[in-house]
Amino acid sequence: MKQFCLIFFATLAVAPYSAHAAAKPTVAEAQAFMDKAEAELLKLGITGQRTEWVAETFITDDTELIAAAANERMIARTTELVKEGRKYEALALPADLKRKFLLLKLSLPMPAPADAKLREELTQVASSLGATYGKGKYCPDEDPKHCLGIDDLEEKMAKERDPKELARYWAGWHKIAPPMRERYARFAELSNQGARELGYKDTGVLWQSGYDMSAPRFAGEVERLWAQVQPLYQELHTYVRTRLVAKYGAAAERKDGLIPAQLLGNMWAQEWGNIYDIVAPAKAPPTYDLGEILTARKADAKTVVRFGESFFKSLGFEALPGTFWQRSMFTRPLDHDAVCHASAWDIDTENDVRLKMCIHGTSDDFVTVHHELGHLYYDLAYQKQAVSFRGGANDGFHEAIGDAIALSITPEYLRKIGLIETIPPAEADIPILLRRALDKIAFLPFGLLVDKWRWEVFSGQVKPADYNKAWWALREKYQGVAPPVDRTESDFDPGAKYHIPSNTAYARYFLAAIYQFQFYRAMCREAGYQGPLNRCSVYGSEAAGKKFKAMLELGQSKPWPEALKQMTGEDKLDASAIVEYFQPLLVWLKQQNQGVKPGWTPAANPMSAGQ
Ligand code: X8Z
Ligand code: ZN
Repeated sequence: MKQFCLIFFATLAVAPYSAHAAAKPTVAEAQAFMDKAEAELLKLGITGQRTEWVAETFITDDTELIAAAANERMIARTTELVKEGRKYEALALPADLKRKFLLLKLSLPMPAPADAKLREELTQVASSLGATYGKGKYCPDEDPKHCLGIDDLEEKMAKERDPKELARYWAGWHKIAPPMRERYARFAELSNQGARELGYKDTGVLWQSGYDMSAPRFAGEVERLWAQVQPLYQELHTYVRTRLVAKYGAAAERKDGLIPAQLLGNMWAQEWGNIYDIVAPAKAPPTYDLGEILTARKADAKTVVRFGESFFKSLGFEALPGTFWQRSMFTRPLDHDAVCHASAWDIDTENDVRLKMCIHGTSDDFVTVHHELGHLYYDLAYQKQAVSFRGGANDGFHEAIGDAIALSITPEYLRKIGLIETIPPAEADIPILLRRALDKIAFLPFGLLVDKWRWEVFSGQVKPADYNKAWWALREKYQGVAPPVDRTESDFDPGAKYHIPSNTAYARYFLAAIYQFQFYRAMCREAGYQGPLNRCSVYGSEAAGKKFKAMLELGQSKPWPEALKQMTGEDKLDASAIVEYFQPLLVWLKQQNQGVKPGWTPAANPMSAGQ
């Protein structure tokens, strides 16, 4: 590219007209360039995926560096191609080809500087952050056999009910992060340089540009959606806080109305379903606990995955390929470190799809398996698209597929597959909805704030010296939670959440929390379901499956509003489906909260940190 620019300007100066005309590239050249780029990047991508797979399922100093080098090659070549491709930008290209150039430009979640030394440094820093997280453990005593990985700790956070113990697990895990702080600052600096070289203000703006609209408009869309769902969160927060105070007394009661983050059943207080027992309505009929059922049945990891697969099959999807079962990692390896955070892998953009997860058989795992299989069925559905279009309509779509399916895990479905014997009575609707809301509604502010923090970091609005303060300001403002123990700038709490060290954008999950209800509502309609949305299960509906699959097969060949429209008839992100789903619960929550002064509201807690 550099060479091209020099020649271009030099010839312009000497003989502007003829030289310019001769240098002007053609549409056919643009097509040929893209064909070659796709083939080359596919090859590099497959090697990259295999390398990364080994690095994450077998963390050593060597695999960390080998993965960094493969990533470095991939980024270097993509960057060159983006720059070379600029000469075709002004051409009137066919829509498909134009989209491919756009997607190429947006394809790097971690843009890197053209300077080889800096690029190498960045990929090594990034790889080391991922490995530090993957190796992270809390060791309560000297005996290494007692050390707890995040998969163990997540179970503890879900089940432990002693606030002091919970605070210990919380603080113990968060100790993995301070060593990442300096490396993270360097990572942000170098990645921003890469983004600027690609023509974006910073890495956050590059991320915000991946939604078929301008970056500021996207940020505005996120605010619009939050305003739609915030009243639901407010009611849930008030209700849950009241019940926690009733259970824990002073340990749960803060003057500022914030909820101590360790009491919500999850390391990041991002989903609260695990404390359902504490907040269950007083006279609720007994429902069921999926985790307990799976344990009683001695369901091993593969069995849990089979449940997910058979749901997809009931919609008309194929069985997962044999290699999936041979090559996936379903449990934590006994003798070496691995990244336990669940992920779905599309190794070759054909049939080599894999799951990497440390399954313990909890009810969270049951849902996560559906989530991950959603990624894999999406991957498999778009494999016939051109290489550039083998991706989700946007990353929020990708995250929403399996969750949309998991919304169909209703009592009726569980009875059909023999996991429960009797369907709870109609009075159980509110308790079941509450259990769902604890996960789905509680997640919304967290889904929003993780990238709000990163956008602020990348833009320079938040400096490294204020990383932790800014993080807690957002957690307080949006989630209304407080850390269990004092925090200072020697902590780096964002680093204790997988997606920060692994550099996985997070706004996608916020979008997915909205989209999944849109997808689900459309599938229920297609299945011919009539009745309250929360009772619908599309299990066994080939009609719903067909409609879903048609959208999945589009991959990212069309702007996402077109894909959404094809399936749902809607072309906008729209929280009306999630609001409709939880409407009966909202009415109930408002009754419960009557006369209770909410201890906390977002507006009453501006960006100030601390108590
Ligand atoms: O990271 C994930 C998936 C893999 S894409 C397990 N999720 C987010 C999280 O765990 O923070 C799913 C829900 C949100
Ligand atoms: Zn996911």
